[in-house]
Amino acid sequence: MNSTKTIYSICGMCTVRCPIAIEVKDGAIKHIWGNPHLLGGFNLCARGAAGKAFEYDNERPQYPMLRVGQRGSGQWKRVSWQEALDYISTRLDEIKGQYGPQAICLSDRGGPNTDLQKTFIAAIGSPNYFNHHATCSNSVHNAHISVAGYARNAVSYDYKHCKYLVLYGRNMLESLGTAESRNVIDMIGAGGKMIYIDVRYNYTAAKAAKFYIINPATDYALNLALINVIVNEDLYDHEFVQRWVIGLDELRHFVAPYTPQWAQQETGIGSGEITTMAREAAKASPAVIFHPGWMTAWGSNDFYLRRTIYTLNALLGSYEARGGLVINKTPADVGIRLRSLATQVPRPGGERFDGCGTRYKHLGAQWGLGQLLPEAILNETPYPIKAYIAMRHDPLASMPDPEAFKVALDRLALLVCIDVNYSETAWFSDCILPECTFLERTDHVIAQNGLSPRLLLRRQAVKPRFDSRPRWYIFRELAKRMGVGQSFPYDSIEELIAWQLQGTGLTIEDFDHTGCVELTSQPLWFDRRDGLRFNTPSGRLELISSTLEGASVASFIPFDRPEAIPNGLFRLVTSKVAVHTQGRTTSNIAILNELVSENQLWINTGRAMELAIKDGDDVEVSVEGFSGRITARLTDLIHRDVVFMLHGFGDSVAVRSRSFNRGVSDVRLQRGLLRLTVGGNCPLTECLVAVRPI
Ligand SMILES: Nc1nc2c(c(=O)[nH]1)N[C@H]1C(S)=C(S)[C@@H](COP(=O)(O)OP(=O)(O)OC[C@H]3O[C@@H](n4cnc5c(=O)[nH]c(N)nc54)[C@H](O)[C@@H]3O)O[C@H]1N2
Ligand SMILES: Nc1nc2c(c(=O)[nH]1)N[C@H]1C(S)=C(S)[C@@H](COP(=O)(O)OP(=O)(O)OC[C@H]3O[C@@H](n4cnc5c(=O)[nH]c(N)nc54)[C@H](O)[C@@H]3O)O[C@H]1N2
Ligand code: SF4
Ligand SMILES: [Mo]
Repeated sequence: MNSTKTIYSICGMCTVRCPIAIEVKDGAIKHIWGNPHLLGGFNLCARGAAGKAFEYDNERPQYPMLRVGQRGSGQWKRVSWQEALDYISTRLDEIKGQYGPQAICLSDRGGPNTDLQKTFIAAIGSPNYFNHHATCSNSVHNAHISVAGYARNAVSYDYKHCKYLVLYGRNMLESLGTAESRNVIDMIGAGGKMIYIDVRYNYTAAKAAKFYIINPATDYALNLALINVIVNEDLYDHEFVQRWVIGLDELRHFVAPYTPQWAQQETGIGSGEITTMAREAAKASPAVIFHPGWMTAWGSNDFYLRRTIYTLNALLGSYEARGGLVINKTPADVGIRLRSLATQVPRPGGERFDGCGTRYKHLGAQWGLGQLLPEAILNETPYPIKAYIAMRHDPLASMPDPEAFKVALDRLALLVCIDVNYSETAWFSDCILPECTFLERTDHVIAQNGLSPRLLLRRQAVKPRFDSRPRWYIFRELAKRMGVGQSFPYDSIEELIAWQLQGTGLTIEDFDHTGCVELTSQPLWFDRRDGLRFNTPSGRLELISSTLEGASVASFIPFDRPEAIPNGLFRLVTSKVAVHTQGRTTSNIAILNELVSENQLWINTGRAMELAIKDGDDVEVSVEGFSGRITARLTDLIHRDVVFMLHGFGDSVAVRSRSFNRGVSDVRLQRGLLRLTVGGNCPLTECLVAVRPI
């Protein structure tokens, strides 16, 4: 029978979750398009379009596997799901009995599809859930909590109407989400001005009205000077600040010494330029966005940099302004309450392994501090950790210093990975559970919050090609075996969705026609005069944060000039490429691998010439204990102290034949950086490397 149908679903090639339309013919994927009913039906990015290639790739785990050799040796035996789930649940029960449930940790990739994982770990009694954010947004997230009381992603950005957008290394046109990138391009088309600040040139810089190469790790100095101009020249939004902001007098006092002339010395950006930037931003306000960044795990003072970015938005009144930062409206704002499994399970008490909320009172337990896991395992402090489940998270590819991480992971009694790829962590684990791909499974309903909240559903388009299972099955089965099956009260994903939607008046069929349920016909704005809600103790934007001060953490710190880089060394900086996702999600997919199969080392032309390195030469890039061979790419458009490479190369898993051993692993160069900074991030750019010709 010849049948073609279209299934509306959600892309899973990265975590942006674009709405898609999957054309299925005779049970096979013919093509994947952008969903024409949503967001103007824009095209997908290269990775989204490569979803089909990913589905039909065989170099991914095809059945549950148990390790039979040393960890990482690549010796496995195929087992049935029954055996794998019995094995894991028996080990977990033993560990729980001997050490207590807190000896079990689980991490995932964050976002709205985390309900099952959170439910499972809480149901077995462990407080130890964390996600990937130690190397993504922890400092931004915690900075926003300190200023506004909200998570980073509780606001979104009204780019389309923005008149002045300032990006600090937010490489928006390469580290992309399709709708966001398109909105920014539209904004520029409509006459909006984008200012881009980075330590090197990139595609985002190419589209900017102004691009500044800043001295590395000095963005905080720039912001102190911008604030200085805005308060001294009385450029701030008086009405907004008076109503919604506290701490202005202390701030004014604090920034007094930080003049544009001073900042010029620190940042390398001219004082006139800084003054102009402050004035232009104020003139455009409140349609202004100082973007707090996304993957901003740069350095030790990140937290304060991000706080000043939110401060600039507060001073210019851009919160809940057309063209500014908008507070996301959720389904609850229109009276729709999706039920969540995790909220039905009592939250386990007791200290977390990472000290969130106890040792680190100002750091929310919601995301956790993954970089502290190795130390906790090795020192058994605050208690022994014996099992770790990594679900859609690859710490050995995404956290610095995988060799140090491995030493700790090797002390575990059980390491399990639930993945769709042979990730670095999966390859080192005791058991790989292959999840159905995003095209082979239905997930629970998620909310897309924003000015117009909507509900979206990822739907199965094709039958699983291999012996894989969806997450709803995996966690329910483990829970049943461990005696907490009642926390997963369903026998199919359809039943779970019906349970989620109970009381909303909606059913799964409501997603059939367009793939989504729009919850409002008009954008929802809060009243800027009286209707804003900030979740801080004062209910306002706190420039002096009562939460921070209560935890003995300063609201502002003096700018500390970064230490001079020792002679001959460079600061290693990384970023994404438009055709790949993070560490290992897409690098082995044939058509994407053909486009970019390895990374190169960008180096300043002047510095390269001093080292007798020519464009295209192979060079050695090294730190103590690790070195790699890589092609040098000379450019004037990178700071003299910096070298740059794309993240996510140097795959060590041989069965991934296309990406294996291609390029150099940035994380392996980032030795010693599994450190905690005040904002909860790893200081990823505090990595000094040597470069020499070969
Ligand atoms: N194609 C693609 N798109 C993606 C992703 C992907 O993997 N692939 N991942 C998504 C995710 S999870 C995230 S978090 C976002 C991340 O998106 P971004 O927030 O843009 O983060 P990065 O891509 O890491 O880029 C960091 C930039 O900061 C610059 N930088 C480094 N040090 C400094 C400094 O001291 N000052 C300044 N001003 N700049 C500096 C670097 O040169 C680099 O250009 O991208 C998302 N989009
Ligand atoms: N040096 C350096 N380090 C970085 C970055 C950098 O730019 N430079 N970027 C950082 C950033 S911004 C982030 S967000 C983190 C990301 O770090 P991770 O979250 O670890 O990275 P991902 O590659 O997105 O995904 C993790 C795993 O999820 C798997 N996966 C993908 N889809 C599915 C699925 O449907 N189901 C299951 N079960 N698994 C799936 C992938 O195969 C992969 O192994 O890395 C960070 N680390
Ligand atoms: S940005 Fe690209 S890969 Fe990510 S969800 Fe959208 S289409 Fe898919
Ligand atoms: Mo990220």
